[in-house]
Amino acid sequence: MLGLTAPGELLNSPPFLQPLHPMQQLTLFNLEDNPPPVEYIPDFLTKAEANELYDHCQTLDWRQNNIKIMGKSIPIPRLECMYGDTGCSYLYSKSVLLEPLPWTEQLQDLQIRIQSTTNYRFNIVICNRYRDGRDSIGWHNDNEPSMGTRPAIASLTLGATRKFQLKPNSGGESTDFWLEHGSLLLMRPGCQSNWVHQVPKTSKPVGERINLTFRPHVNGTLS
Ligand SMILES: O=C(O)CCC(=O)C(=O)O
Repeated sequence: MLGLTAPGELLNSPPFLQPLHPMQQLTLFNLEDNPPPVEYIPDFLTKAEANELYDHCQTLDWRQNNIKIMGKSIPIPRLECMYGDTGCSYLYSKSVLLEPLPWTEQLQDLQIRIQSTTNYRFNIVICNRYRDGRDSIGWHNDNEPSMGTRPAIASLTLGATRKFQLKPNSGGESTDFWLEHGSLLLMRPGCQSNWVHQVPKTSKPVGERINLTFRPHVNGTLS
């Protein structure tokens, strides 16, 4: 069943031309206007499943990576690691190279479940750990060539709720989501080319958040 399409492409014709779930937390956003191509599933995992996965994620091989900006090496404000298919290395911002660690059983189970819900294929998962409100990621899109063209990305949240913002490349209002423990945000093809997103810093007291972004990779296996 799986494996007939290139990474990131639809496995079959889309089972849901309608959103999987209504986008429940839109703010500052006019649905008539220019909706972001995303779907938000607040209860993708049960609380118990999310708690168990959060505990598993504590055991992942977290690293403090650095990014090069104007010749200077700067610590990225979050911890990272990547798991996935062999040969699927991932370079972003022209300076951060992530090499895939072998899938853990729990992450692979989640990969299979997310693939069957979304009908997209994913070969890697980039794991991000936001230790507190000072950790963040600024406005960007994920358009690395290693993901192929028009990738879908599925983003699972564990732990603390943080604000996730999306806005069109061309400017305009942002759409704000509060990504909750156990939720899944699917960014459909086109989201990375036409929109930017961020998780801003916050001065409010906030606990640790773990984010798992499942992505296609052109070197990925097809099963
Ligand atoms: O943490 C998130 O929800 C988003 C992560 C993200 O945008 C990224 O890793 O490119």
